[in-house]
Amino acid sequence: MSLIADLRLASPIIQAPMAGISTPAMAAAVSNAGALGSIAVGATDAAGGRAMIAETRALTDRPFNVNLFVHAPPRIRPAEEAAWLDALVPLFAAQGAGPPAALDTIYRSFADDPAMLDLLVETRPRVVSFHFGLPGAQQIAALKQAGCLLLASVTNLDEAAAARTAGIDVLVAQGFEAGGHRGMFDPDAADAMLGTFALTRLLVAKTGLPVIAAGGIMDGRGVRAALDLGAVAAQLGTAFIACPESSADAAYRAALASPAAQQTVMTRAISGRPARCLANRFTQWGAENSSDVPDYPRAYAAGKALNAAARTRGEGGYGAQWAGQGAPLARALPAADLIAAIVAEMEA
Ligand code: FMN
Repeated sequence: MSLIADLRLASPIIQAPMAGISTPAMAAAVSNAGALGSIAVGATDAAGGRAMIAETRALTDRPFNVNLFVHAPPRIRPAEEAAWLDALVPLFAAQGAGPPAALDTIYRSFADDPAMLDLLVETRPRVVSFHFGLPGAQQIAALKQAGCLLLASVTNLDEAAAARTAGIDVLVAQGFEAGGHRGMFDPDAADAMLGTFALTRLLVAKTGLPVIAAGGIMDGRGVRAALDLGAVAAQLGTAFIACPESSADAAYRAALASPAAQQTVMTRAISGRPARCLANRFTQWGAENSSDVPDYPRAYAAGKALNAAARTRGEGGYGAQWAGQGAPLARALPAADLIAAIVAEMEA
């Protein structure tokens, strides 16, 4: 299948969906520049998704990707959650605040969101992608019927096989280098921590599906290397965080532009799922205190509250500052200029 030709892309570059960071303006700028922009609706509901799709469509008539979280329902474990909130008390106290009284399931999984499915079937985005798992057969059939090309993040061959069986059209090979949440379907499963290089080759050689490489790719040489490995395109997230179109706050941008960008860590403490983050005060605490983290996204309710409390005091070190291992290569360019720079590097 020719992903690039089908989507009429001038460049085999995908701006990764990044909930809370990517924006309709970013996605539209990328799509208008001949690559594929993405919006992430995993952290909002159908009404929020409708607004984001409309905003993107107002800015581009090119294809773009709409991304969903398909996590398993979280366990609600009152005793463990209370212990977790207790453990966070000193961190909140240092910010002059207290933890929330209880945790909450702040994001609904697409697996259990008929209103979001209705929205997608009605608005028919050209590309729909899944993170954290796969929706059910009926949802997949409905989206295919609506003409959507379906992508899914996978981190190993077993997840790829499940995606293939489910009817996914294109695999996103998310290597361990990647910024943000690991797309692994079961966060408690043993993780082989496959890097982008090995994972891309494995999926290209063994699945027969088109593969998009993701993780640690920051420039044209990285994209070229991904294509050499047999990928049909490269998906870049961290490369776009410093763009003016991103929603990253000043502390996040400053950390990304500083030597702090050289240190990223996989942490579960912020959200309840493994995610690669710039090393900061929260990840440091998490490294010593993450024995029994509540399930995603319930732990994230506390993580977000802590960051909000810290930010009122000008302390940015408790944010979910997701970033991949290539973070020091991030460039603060408008998204269209970044695409142009990457394309020039590919052709150099
Ligand atoms: N992937 C998703 O499928 N959905 C998301 O909402 C999402 N949010 C992310 C937020 C940030 C800030 C980052 C850096 C990544 C996120 N990802 C998300 C992961 C990306 O899809 C992709 O796997 C990753 O950015 C690739 O690695 P890189 O950051 O080194 O380029």
